[in-house]
Amino acid sequence: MKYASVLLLGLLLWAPPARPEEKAVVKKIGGPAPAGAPVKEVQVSAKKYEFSPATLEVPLNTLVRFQLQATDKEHGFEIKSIKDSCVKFKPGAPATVEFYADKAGEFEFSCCKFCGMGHGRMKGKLAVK
Ligand SMILES: [Cu+2]
Repeated sequence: MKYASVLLLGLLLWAPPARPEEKAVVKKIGGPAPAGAPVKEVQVSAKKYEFSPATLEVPLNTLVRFQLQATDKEHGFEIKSIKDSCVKFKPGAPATVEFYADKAGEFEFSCCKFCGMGHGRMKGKLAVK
């Protein structure tokens, strides 16, 4: 009985060590990318009320790795046509979103974290060709 309570206390006190490389948010959205798919990294910065760049173009069948950075306050990024694709990020804490572009067309992305009066027009476009 005594042993059990020591064990229980140990479990309560134990916390996994924080590993700094796990702090960046990495989110995969859309379908899985096949092994060996070409990767295109794009840096996108966000501030009230715009993404920069706001228009992007990538070749079809590319794994797009968005490196998202906020410069003034917390913002979000989501691709409208992809369910649950929202990721939020704050200044100093960038986020990475991976999207395998296996359909040609235009994909609208927008801010998904309310950031002020102009939030609704904070949008951009990804063209997959
Ligand atoms: Cu916003």
